[in-house]
Amino acid sequence: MDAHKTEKIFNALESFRIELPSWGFANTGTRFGKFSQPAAATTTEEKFSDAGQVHLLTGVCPTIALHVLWDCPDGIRSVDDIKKYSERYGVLPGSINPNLFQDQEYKFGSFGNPDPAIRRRALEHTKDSIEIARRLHSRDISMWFADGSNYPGTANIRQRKQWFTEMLKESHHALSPEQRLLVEYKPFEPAFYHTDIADWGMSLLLSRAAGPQAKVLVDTGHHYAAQNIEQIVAWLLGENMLGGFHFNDRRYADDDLTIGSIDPYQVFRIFHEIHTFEWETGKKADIAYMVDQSHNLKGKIEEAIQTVTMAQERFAKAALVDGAELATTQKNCDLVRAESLLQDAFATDVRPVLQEWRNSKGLPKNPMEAFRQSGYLERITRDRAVRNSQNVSSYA
Ligand code: RM4
Ligand code: MN
Ligand code: MN
Repeated sequence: MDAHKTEKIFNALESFRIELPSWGFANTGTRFGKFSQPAAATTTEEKFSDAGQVHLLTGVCPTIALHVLWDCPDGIRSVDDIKKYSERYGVLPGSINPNLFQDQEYKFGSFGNPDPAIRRRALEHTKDSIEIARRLHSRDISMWFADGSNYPGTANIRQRKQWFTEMLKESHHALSPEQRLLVEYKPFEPAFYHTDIADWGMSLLLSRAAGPQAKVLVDTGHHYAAQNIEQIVAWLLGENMLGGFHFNDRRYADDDLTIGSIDPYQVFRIFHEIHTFEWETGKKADIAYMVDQSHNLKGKIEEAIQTVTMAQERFAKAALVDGAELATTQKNCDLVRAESLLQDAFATDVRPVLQEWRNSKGLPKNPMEAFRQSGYLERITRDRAVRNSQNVSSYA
């Protein structure tokens, strides 16, 4: 590979960080059953410890996303513990995820619930989550709502839109100037007739109504099968409304499979839109790259390392597309040449340069091998096996 390409890859890798979810380290399952792994994290502290291992070996996961209900059982009072874990394991708290879908009160919704007392309760929880984020110096509060309905005629869609607008505005009001509210959308599940925030357009309108610090969060698994996600990304970039990603891959619905495992070209195309935006505007897109995956069968830490590596490779490949050359071919409607620029970049084996980059940072060339040789997995398996065999009921 020529020096120019190597430099492009180095620059891309230098700027790329990706956040892992705490819930990716805990035992999870499907609605049919849960097969517990003896090494899965059973406490928030263990999640920090595992995330710390991934960061130690890859160098690009300095933060971990937290779910308030699962990771801050005492609400704001959990902050001191989280700070301790963060120091102990060398990873910072990342995005804070309020939980507005698991408590019994939310049976008929949170921000869209017809009962004003429940809407208020959901708002209070959101404000507490914003306060937790403030104390942890976390910038992003990521909002995902299960709200919706299962049968036609059972919910007033326009009225609920109004409630969502009001609640999000009030939430936005509680933000500090440096914080952001990320609004995630999802077409269906758990609601199967209508979902209150079902697509990026709804998310965009609600974010705009909420205030300038609200942005759209794109979870790659939250689209209908044929949707052109990179076009959504391009539009949101153009509107300065893309706040972040929840990366995962899927074959059918919200499968939460490893990024790039089913369609690696799609991740590349998403990154390509971002690189093109940055090349054209000369500024770095302010995007939180986050992972939202849960692995029921793969080893949690190995999978996280695989995810990070896969993301870095796609990001590096996309950086190889020459912006100027692409612009010329597009202007001349030179279709085959334009398309080849993407295909050639995608086909380039960037792994040797990725290894060189890791080497230059004092990181192991092969983080997966380094993990397997570290003895960490054996140690946590010994420490956690009994607890995991007793504790199979909770989600995360
Ligand atoms: C949703 C969505 C959210 C995640 C919840 C648990 O499908 O992706 O981001 O927090 O699941
Ligand atoms: Mn998500
Ligand atoms: Mn999801």
